[in-house]
Amino acid sequence: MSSRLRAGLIGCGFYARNHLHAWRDLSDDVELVAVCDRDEQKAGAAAEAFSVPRWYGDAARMMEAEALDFVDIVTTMPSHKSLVLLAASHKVPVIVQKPFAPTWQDCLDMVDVCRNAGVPLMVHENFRFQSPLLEVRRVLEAGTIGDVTWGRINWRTGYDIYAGQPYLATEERFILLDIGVHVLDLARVLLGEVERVFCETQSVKPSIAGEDMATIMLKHHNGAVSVVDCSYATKRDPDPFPEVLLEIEGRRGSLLLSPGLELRVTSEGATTVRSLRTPLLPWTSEPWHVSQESVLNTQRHWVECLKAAREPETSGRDNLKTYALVEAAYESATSHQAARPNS
Ligand code: NAD
Ligand code: 89Y
Repeated sequence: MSSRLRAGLIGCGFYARNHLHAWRDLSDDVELVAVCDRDEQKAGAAAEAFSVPRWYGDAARMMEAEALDFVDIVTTMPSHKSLVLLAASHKVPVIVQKPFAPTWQDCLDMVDVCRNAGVPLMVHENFRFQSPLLEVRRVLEAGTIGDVTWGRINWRTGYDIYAGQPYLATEERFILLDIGVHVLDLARVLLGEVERVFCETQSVKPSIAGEDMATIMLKHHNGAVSVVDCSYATKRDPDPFPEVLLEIEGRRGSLLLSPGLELRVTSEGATTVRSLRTPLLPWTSEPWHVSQESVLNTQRHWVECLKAAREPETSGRDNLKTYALVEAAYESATSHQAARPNS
């Protein structure tokens, strides 16, 4: 492998712009040599805007023609499995956007095929790489609040996500797969692996296909209990989109991440308060900034792991554990009983 990794990107839609900017920021390590979209106009426009030498309307053609060190898949989930398997058949490492796939079996298949082919596979699960959440992780890892006992992690917004991502309105399995994956992933990272899940879902906005609210209670293996709640139908002013808010209690203290990304940490009776807002990057803007910046952090992690031949934090294998929580949440919402995640 040359020191600068040669990358191809598939899917030049709404969110790919952030990936393209992030690859440009990582250009000391990565050379984006080709982009692809089945809508050729989008592929051509992305290539022109980001000075990418070649563009394609067909992923198989791109994989045949290019000698790639990895491929970045930024399409929506129905195409993930075929594109991941295509990359694996060329022995090309692959990073793929969330949600991993529409079904549990598809996720298993991708992990199996890549493992058997010896091909690194990472899911672009970026919320745990958001700068404020990286800091929350550091506080927990330092033991500042002691062993965790309880948590609440929430995402509640009425921001018009359908404008940029119209496909979300037609997803029958909607908020748990779109945002639930992120917030449940955070529950694993911040409070530990999960033993039992109880979930209720609601469909509040008329004229969408799936559930747009989910309230989930988790019992963690270490004894902690958490509540994870997500909503796309919350009328709140100011609307915190796209901030994840949380409170976590431990045996020595607590932490609270509140709107505006203010972090309040109490430890052994003493409290510190600080802002976790980071400056805008040249290509980021409010309100998306915290999400956009996490794309850069996520892609940097992928590159570091690929170069060091290390399994990424959010490898396909790891993401199965997050996806299993989504499946368990849907199962519980249907049965109205607690469900155990697949392991
Ligand atoms: P989009 O529909 O705007 O773009 C997807 C693009 O992929 C389209 O241009 C489409 O033509 C192309 N495409 C689809 N199948 C293809 C194939 N087989 N070959 C080549 N091109 C193909 O979607 P989006 O909003 O950009 O979302 C893409 C993914 O990113 C989704 O999975 C979404 O959930 C995810 N996303 C993640 C975050 C995050 O914070 N991690 C935020 C937004 C979106
Ligand atoms: O699709 C969602 C995601 O993954 O992060 C934010 C989002 O784009 C809209 O809520």
